[in-house]
Amino acid sequence: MARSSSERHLTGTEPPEPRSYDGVAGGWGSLKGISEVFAREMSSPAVLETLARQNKAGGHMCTSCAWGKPAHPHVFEFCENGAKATLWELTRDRCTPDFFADHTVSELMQWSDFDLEMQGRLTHPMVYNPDADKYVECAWDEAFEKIGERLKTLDPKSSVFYASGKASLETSYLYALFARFYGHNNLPDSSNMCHETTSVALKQAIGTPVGSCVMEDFDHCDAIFYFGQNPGTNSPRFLHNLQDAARRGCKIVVFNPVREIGLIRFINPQNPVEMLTGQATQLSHMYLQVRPGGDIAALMGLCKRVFQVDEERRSHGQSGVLDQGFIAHHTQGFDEFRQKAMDTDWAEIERCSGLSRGDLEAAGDVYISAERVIGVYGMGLTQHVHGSQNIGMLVNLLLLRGNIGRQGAGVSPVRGHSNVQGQRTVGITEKPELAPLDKLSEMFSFEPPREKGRSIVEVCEGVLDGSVRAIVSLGGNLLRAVPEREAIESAWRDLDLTVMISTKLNRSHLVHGRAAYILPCLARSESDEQASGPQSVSIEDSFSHIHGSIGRRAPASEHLRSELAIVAGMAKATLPERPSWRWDEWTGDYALVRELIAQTYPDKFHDFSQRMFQPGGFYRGNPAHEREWKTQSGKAEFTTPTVMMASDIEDAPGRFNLITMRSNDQFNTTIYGFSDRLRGIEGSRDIVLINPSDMARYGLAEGEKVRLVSDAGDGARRKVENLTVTPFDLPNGCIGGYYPEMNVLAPLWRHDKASKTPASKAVPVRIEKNGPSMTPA
Ligand SMILES: Nc1nc2c(c(=O)[nH]1)N[C@H]1C(S)=C(S)[C@@H](COP(=O)(O)OP(=O)(O)OC[C@H]3O[C@@H](n4cnc5c(=O)[nH]c(N)nc54)[C@H](O)[C@@H]3O)O[C@H]1N2
Ligand SMILES: Nc1nc2c(c(=O)[nH]1)N[C@H]1C(S)=C(S)[C@@H](COP(=O)(O)OP(=O)(O)OC[C@H]3O[C@@H](n4cnc5c(=O)[nH]c(N)nc54)[C@H](O)[C@@H]3O)O[C@H]1N2
Ligand SMILES: [Mo]
Repeated sequence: MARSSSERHLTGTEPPEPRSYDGVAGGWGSLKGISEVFAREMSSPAVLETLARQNKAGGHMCTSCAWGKPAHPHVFEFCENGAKATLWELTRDRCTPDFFADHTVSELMQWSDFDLEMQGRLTHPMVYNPDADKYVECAWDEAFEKIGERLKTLDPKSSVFYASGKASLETSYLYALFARFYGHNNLPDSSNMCHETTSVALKQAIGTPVGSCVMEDFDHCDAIFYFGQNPGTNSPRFLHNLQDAARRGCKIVVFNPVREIGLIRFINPQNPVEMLTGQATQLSHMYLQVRPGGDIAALMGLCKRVFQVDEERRSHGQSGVLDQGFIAHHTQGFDEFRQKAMDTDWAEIERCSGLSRGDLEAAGDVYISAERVIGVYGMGLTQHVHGSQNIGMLVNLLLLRGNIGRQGAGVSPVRGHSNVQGQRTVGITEKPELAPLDKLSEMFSFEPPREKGRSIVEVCEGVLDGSVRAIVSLGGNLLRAVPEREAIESAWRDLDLTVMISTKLNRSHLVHGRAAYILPCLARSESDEQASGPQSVSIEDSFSHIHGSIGRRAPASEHLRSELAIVAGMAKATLPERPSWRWDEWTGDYALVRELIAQTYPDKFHDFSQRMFQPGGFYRGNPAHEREWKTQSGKAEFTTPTVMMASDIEDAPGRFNLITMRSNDQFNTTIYGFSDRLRGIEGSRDIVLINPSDMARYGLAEGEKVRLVSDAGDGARRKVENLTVTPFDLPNGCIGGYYPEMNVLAPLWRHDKASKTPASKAVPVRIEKNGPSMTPA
């Protein structure tokens, strides 16, 4: 039965109180969060200077999220989690060769992710010694030479160059060149587990693979429709824009199965009056706890309301609410979509979305009465089997009233890693059609590989079937981030070569190939001296603005090299010499690499080095922002959905949809601590969050230990043991657990149909006590 936003259906006698946080996002709690990490990392006061320069022209750009950096920054243009990310980088702890001498790899395999990263910054290049089962120190030149030798013996197409979305535009450009000179397009990045759904679905719908908004649009919108993104934890600087918008009277309508406090109330920690008086801003106007995977249906409900009101008004001789001119001139596929909306009945919408018709109509009325609307979304839409249809539906809603390509309106995916969008812009892509191969061929006199490369899901398939032989990883912790972890871990050990370019020790270093290297690199906040002097780098934010970044801190170790120098070092050792392949010169002066980027993409990157320190960054442009549609039809496309649920698994007694979540105390697989302050959960990550009425129905008690097992219908036994039952306000039939601990439960074959983004948000599972799976009482 559909639930209303104001109702709670709790059955049974005296159900346990769901855990919740009735405080605010921001406020003193966020300062406490920073100070705890600060104290633990024993950072020096000089670190505060580094933080004060964060996200400002002439400073370094935060390595946390990709949220925009305003031209007029706050005094401290960083948030709780951005500060934590920087403090984490600037820790005084060091993970030295002595540490590796004291511990075998098998022993470290028993350690938690938290304990591994707590060893501090990696200091020396290390190579795995199988006789001792230990990593031992090795010289840089020797590492490059040996890696080059191995790569030369392999078929290039059997190797993969992964990038986690942090490395700069300069490094990323060279990394992609290295792959293509060597002979493959196997250039997946973290985006393949994240916003690849966006890259595919937005490209198809509006002709550009990225959001259409710029930051200023948030100053002009009248409503924000907000789906499956958690700003309090994952992009806290966004809270400033949301607060300003709410105060202007902009209505924020949230769709999220979890009541995330960051979308409900906010105290700006940079505002002394708010801090002292505890005056919070109410952010959301409506908060609709949609079922996981229920957004296609919810969006259909909103669109139906728009059609209904339009007809009513016109039948009374008033003007309608559709933007007829825009639809006629700018879009394609409207009639078919409208017919689909007519044919879909409310009962199905209520069943699939878990929301009532009344609530959806009320939300639809907010949409209609707003002149300018932005649609915001994150992993709650992208990480589903039909994630692309989620995005297609959000675009449909916006197109109905011409809400794309004008001020204060548009579609705004909130990107993850700080340069994940930029890496794709400068050629890190497994899809050869997205890279300017002919141009590169001309610039560097080589024949580029034209075959499609591997996405992350295809990399995992290749690890499992043995066709992938080598993995080079530019940052990240791939093994911990992928689904189906157990099977992939054991196959991974059979790789011929693993090379991890990293700042801290993680699980992907421990589960290694036959030859394995850890290459430690500088962090973005650290100074990078090369032959021509101190270097700067650049990144692209969620709004397609490019920012220069200069690190000024002393490096964590004198043995570290920059990511760019490491990529160039490996490339030089692997590839033949060519006059136009100038690895040493490029390493000596990154401005030369920016010239190459500008030459490759002149319309986006002309005068790159001159413009990169412009306050607010320079805009590389976006055709959809100008209502220029680079789609097949040359118009913005309505998408007629083929399903109403974004998940492909039917409801069944005893089956739950598991959401894998991020806590407020982690950055992806990096666990900072065990406080999920914004959800009122402290002390443990080994928990399963469940609605009290489901607890009653299944006879579960708070604090009881259970195991989760896969219920994907493929017979595979995937399980996570010893999770503590924790009551939490969630829709019935939906449970929550933390990423990456729950990744064992996600089948590799469940991914977005169009983009292959793993379906991390509605993972089908059953709950087991020590006996068989449970069915409702
Ligand atoms: N501090 C910190 N910052 C980060 C990260 C981090 O781990 N820590 N990670 C970075 C990265 S790489 C990324 S991609 C982003 C991720 O940032 P987000 O996009 O916010 O990702 P998640 O936290 O995984 O999930 C977002 C929300 O989706 C909701 N949700 C789950 N299923 C559904 C559904 O079916 N429908 C709807 N409407 N909502 C749903 C969840 O309750 C959650 O609130 O953040 C980046 N920033
Ligand atoms: N179940 C589930 N799985 C998910 C998700 C989910 O929501 N649920 N989210 C997915 C998403 S959105 C993403 S983006 C992926 C994340 O996947 P990844 O990007 O691969 O993982 P991270 O945890 O961000 O990588 C952390 C490691 O990066 C290294 N590192 C940190 N800073 C630097 C640096 O500056 N340079 C270099 N070279 N290395 C550095 C450190 O060694 C650290 O251990 O996970 C995906 N997996
Ligand atoms: Mo991400």
